[in-house]
Amino acid sequence: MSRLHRRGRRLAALVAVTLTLPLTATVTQAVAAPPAPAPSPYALVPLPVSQQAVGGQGFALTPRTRISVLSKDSAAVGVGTYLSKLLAPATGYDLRVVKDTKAPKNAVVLDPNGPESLGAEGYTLTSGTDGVVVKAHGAEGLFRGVQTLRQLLPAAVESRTRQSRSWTVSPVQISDSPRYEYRGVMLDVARRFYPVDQVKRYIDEAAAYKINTLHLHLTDDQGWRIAIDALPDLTKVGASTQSGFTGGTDWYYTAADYKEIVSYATSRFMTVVPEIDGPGHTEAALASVPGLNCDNKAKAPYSGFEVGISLYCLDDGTHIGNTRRFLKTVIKAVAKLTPGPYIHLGGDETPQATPEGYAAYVKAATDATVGRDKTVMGWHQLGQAPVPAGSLLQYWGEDDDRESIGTPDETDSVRFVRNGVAQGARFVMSPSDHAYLDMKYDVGTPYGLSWSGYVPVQRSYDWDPATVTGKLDGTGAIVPAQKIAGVEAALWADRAYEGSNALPTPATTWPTPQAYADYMSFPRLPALAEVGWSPQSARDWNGFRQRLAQQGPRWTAAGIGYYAAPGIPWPGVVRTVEGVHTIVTGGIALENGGSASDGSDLLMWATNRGNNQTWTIAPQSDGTYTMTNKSSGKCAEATGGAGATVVQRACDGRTAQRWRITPTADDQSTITSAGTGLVLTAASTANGAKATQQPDTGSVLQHWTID
Ligand code: TNX
Repeated sequence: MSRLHRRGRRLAALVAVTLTLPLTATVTQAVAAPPAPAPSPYALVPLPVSQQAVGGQGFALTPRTRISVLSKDSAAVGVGTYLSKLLAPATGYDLRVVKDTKAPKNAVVLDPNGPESLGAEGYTLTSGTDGVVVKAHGAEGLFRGVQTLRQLLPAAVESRTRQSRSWTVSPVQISDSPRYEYRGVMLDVARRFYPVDQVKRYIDEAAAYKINTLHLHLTDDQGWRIAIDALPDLTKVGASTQSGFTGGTDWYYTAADYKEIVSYATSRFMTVVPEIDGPGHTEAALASVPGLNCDNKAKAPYSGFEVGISLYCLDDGTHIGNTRRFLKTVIKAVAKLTPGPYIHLGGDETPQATPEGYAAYVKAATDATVGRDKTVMGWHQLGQAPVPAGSLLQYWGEDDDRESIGTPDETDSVRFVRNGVAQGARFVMSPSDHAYLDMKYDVGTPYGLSWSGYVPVQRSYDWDPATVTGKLDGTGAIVPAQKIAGVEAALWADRAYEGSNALPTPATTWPTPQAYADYMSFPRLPALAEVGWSPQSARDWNGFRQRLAQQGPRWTAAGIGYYAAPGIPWPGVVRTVEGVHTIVTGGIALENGGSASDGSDLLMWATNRGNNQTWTIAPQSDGTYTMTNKSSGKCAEATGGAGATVVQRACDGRTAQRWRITPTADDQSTITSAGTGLVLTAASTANGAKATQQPDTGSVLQHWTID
């Protein structure tokens, strides 16, 4: 279902997980138990495939430490220079980069001669008292390993100013490689123009989490952002607007700017994917090239906030010919500037297109792309028309689509994806309800949209690309596992201003594109980076949020304006129980179900931090707490026995309304009724599940995050 035809709020949006009650009986074994998996000693994101603690203090960098590259290969030496420059501002050291034939002691050794089995991006990293060795099969793997090395140094290393302190690399042995080959991030530079410097900064922010692809959404209704020599009006006219802005003269990348971005990305082992969207999202082109319109008259440049407003004229042979020639010219120019393999042809949201018109666009655009020896990429809608085998389609469906799988009413998205699979396409997963960075985190997020629901950090983390095109219970994926190339986070910019639930006014505050990007991407981009890199079996939210918390000081040191999202134990942020909170387990929140009446059951719903989900927790003289709902003004109350529901009722101070809140080892809390002695337990993580009372079993559905 397209967001253009969206019904109201989704109900059964979350996967139902039945309550499991772990048995904790001790079993004495005659044979030695297998060794427990090594704990994760350091807070690394993304989580490496394996890491083992090593004894000793670790390796202390000094101004005389050398960066020793065991190769003459310029790309490998380039990684050494990159590392030296990365460490310079905070340490004040100017570490020498030396080409060596064998590994010296007391050095950071970069060895690109590792076995082929490491793959292009795999690496091993060993650090101990004598030094650090990063080994890979080529420069790219060294670069990924260097990002890990960075996180083994104190957070202050990210500072851009000199910090006087010691610099020790934690001792560890790591062996690592990615789950998926494509790990991308998309910037919508069309709705909001990002100057070259801000794109570069974002490249660095993403590269730190091993993102290897930068998708630039270069064209949309609100702007055309790449200069095409043969069609100067595209930028003279088509780049004069942004969402909410008119009158620009330089809101586009010249060929030189674009080359600069590509070469910066290349130096960070990142591939640039340019997107030329069509046949919809084309108002800027229609404003610049009259012959693309059916009446051959140029449209006015557009600076508004609607979607689905535009379409190339594909009604007759003459106009189809105009579109073909136009795309050939544009794609030739863009392909020439782009060393990467892909050209993204858009294809999304074209409600007015006839099937024939749409197919004519796809034919024209794919012919032009294949003609330049590039691989076709496009939004999953492109799959409805013939596309070359091996095309890469980007899935942006959501739970509504998954719910329809196998029913007589499969959504268009499901049908288009199936059609793409049948044509031999591969897929990149950008499910909007997990991977869209422009969705608000919660009701309090100043920027962005929420048409695909809120996307709190846990939702950006807790999904699996292998099952996200399957039914809600995880079965029946319509994209086979071997056709999944990877994951992409998409940062749209339709509403990149404060108070984005309404249209902007002259008084509206617009953050810089960088500030908007930082806030919406951190911490969700690192979460999605881990989805793309780390083995699914090793990932769990509770472990992740502990590791993620340790990244916060790195972002602070680097000047990244992140959102210190609740539910993550950020160092230095003390959260008291007393006060106003949401109460969350398994990504869903305790709420009053929208009811104001006495005796109504408390329920679980996807976290949105609205008043229904907001609780005032107030200490009582006996060490217990009352929990009062902001929307109803009533207190949480427990009566009855095991399995009974928890209700709300007018606050009266009785024991039934008093709760003991006890911290757990995993940095959450149990909430125990002072009346029944039973603990607050979510019946499941499905929307609408009841809040019940149960004996304390240690179940995750009894461990609450009090945000
Ligand atoms: C849908 S999803 C779009 C974009 C918007 C975005 C906003 C897709 C391929 N198209 O045009 O910017 O929603 O969330």
